[in-house]
Formats: sequence, C-alpha cells, structure tokens
Amino acid sequence: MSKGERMVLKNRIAHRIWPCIAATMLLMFLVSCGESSDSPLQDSDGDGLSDAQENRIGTDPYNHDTDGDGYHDEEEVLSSTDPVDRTDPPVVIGYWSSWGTNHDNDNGQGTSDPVQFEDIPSEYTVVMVAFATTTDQFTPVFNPDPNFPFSRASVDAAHLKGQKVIISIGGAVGADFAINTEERKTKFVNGMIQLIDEYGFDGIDIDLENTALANTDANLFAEATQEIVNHYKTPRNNFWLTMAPEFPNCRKGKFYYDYINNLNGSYTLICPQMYNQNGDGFSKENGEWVPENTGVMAEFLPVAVDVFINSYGSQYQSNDVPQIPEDKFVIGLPTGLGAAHDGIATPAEMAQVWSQLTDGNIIVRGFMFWCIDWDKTYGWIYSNKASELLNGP
Ligand SMILES: [Ca+2]
Ligand SMILES: [Ca+2]
Ligand SMILES: [Ca+2]
Ligand SMILES: [Ca+2]
Repeated sequence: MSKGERMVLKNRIAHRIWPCIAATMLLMFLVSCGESSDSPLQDSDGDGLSDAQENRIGTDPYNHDTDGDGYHDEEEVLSSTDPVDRTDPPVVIGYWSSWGTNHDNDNGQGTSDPVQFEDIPSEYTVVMVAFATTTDQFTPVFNPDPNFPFSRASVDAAHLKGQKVIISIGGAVGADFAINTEERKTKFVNGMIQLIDEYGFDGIDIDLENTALANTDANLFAEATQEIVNHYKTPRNNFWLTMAPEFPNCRKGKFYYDYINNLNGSYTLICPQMYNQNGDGFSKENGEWVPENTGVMAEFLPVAVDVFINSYGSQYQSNDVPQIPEDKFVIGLPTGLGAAHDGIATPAEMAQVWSQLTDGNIIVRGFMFWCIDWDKTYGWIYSNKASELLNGP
C-alpha cells in the first residue's frame, strides 16, 4: 500500500470513528439533561437532528445534508459516516438486471448467472434497477420479470442493508425515448412520479443511449428531470439524481454536455461509462491520444478522470466535457469480459488506477459497475475489490 493510500485510509478510519464518539457523547448529554428546556428540540431543517444536537456535532442546523453527499445528517450519524466529509461514504454502484441474465456474444463468455434482487451483496451500496424503458417514446414502463421478483418490499429490505435503490431510465435496448415536446415532457414526469411512488425508489438514474439521445431535447429533458427531483426533495428526503453517460456523449455538442451543465448543483453523482467505445479516448496535455480499450485501462482511466475533474486539456475537442467535482464523480466499469465488448479493466488494474489517483490526491467517490450478474459470474471480484479500495480490507 502506498503512502497516499495509507493516508486516505487513515483519514477514512478517523472519519468513521469520530462521528461514533460524537454521537455517543451527544446521547450521554441528552440523557443527563433529559432534553430540558435549555436543549431545544427544534429541528429547523427537518433532518431528524435537533438544532442543539447539530450545534454540538458541527453540522448545519439549517441544511439537512451539510456536506451535500446525498446522505442526510441524521443518516450519517446513525451509520457512523462523517456528516461534514463529502467523500464519505464512498459508493459502490451496481446495475441489477430486472430480466435476470445478460450475455455478450463478442467475448465468448456465454451468459451470466442471474441474481435475485434480495441476493445482491451489501458491498454494493447503491443498486441501479435496470431499466425503465418506453414503448411510445415518452411513457416510462417498468415490468420486472416475474422470475426475478421486485416490489416495494424489496426496496425496504435493501434499505435495511444500507443500500440506496435507484430506478435507471434508458439502457441500450427498448428505450427509444423522444422527449421533445411539452406534452411528452409532462407525461414522462407524471409517469415517473407514479412509478417512483409505487416502489419507493431513492432516486433516478439517467442512462439514455442511442436513438433516445438523438430524439430527446437535452434542455427539455433537464427540465423534466428537475421537476421530478423537486417533487421528491424534502428536508428528510435526499432524492438522488445520477447519470451514466457514455463518455463520448459528454463532449461539447453532444447530449450530455448541455444536460449535465443544465443540472449543475442538482445531481448527486455522475458515473461516465468508460467502456464499449471501440477505442475512443482522450488527449494528454501534449496531444498524445490515450484510447479506452481492454488491456490499456490503467493508462486510460487516470487521464479520463483528470479530464472530467480538472477540465484537463479542454483545448482539445476530445477533452471538452463538463467539469465534475471529484466527490460527485464515479468511475464506470464493466464487471469482466462478459459484461462489455471493450474497456474491461481487471481488479488489479482498478487497484493500480486507484493508487495512482490517490497518490495524486484525487479522491473520486467510487466505482459504478455494469453489471451485478456478471460480477456474480466471476465470483464478485469487482465489488469486493472496489469495496476494499474504498473502505480498506
Ligand atoms: Ca436538524
Ligand atoms: Ca442539518
Ligand atoms: Ca451528508
Ligand atoms: Ca458525508
């Protein structure tokens, strides 16, 4: 383990311990004074902690999520993460196929082992339920395969495991959204709200691809997204907005460039897909081309992260993407050979990249994986490695 990694780990461990101590001291204080009149129960921001409690532990009594990391103040105190550190907790995100199993014919890996929702390991702290699609270009449709039961009770059970459950909109197949009129926008928003209410999802994930990008108006769709987020965002409810754009679609002139910029300040996490782009890539400062591809991900990923986080080399057309704060940036990868055509990193390459980033003092929020069933097929090596890199062994 490098010095940088040790420092990061040390900081994370310290960050996990102090809220425990703070919470215990707070509890002792409250018990000893019996919540007397000089300890007001007023909870100005409705996050479950009283103003007095918040003043003692150093969180903002007028902001339900002091550090803006998507976990409200009480949630962080109860789970012993640091309520004033935007990188804690880190995230391991996985896509769950509500139809069971995936196959990828190009790499000769056959089909994946299907995963029942309830069997998703707790190493995955955020589960993206794939997918809400459409048959008429604007009404969201979500019909999980009856062989892979999924209901509101599934979401409740995941919450007990500490998992967030997000509905992902789009995907590569059957999601030909074309949100390009006010009428369609309204129908889409109402349909999503109905769907979210039915299952109790914690947020939405935008994964529009292919024709949906060509036929959907980025500005109008950003308005639709904001309306959904506003509908659910309450002091006690951190409704999440995440995105998984294919990285080339973030460039200036492409859908996600405008879409992301329109939603600055509103999104929780952005998880660019760093795979399946047939050797597309980014430029180094000297103009040297660094492609995405299986076998070269240890070279590609640090450059790609730099490009997004630091607007690195934005003088190059390839690198002209929206700047994303590092605590809102997640590296999107496939879980092995069966999960994608190209852009597959091994767990060893993930570790190499993580080490290089942390040595350079870059702490991104975590890893996103397509997909959980292929991770299972390969013995959970991806979620285990990500959890180890982010939380320690
Ligand atoms: Ca409060
Ligand atoms: Ca607060
Ligand atoms: Ca927080
Ligand atoms: Ca935090």
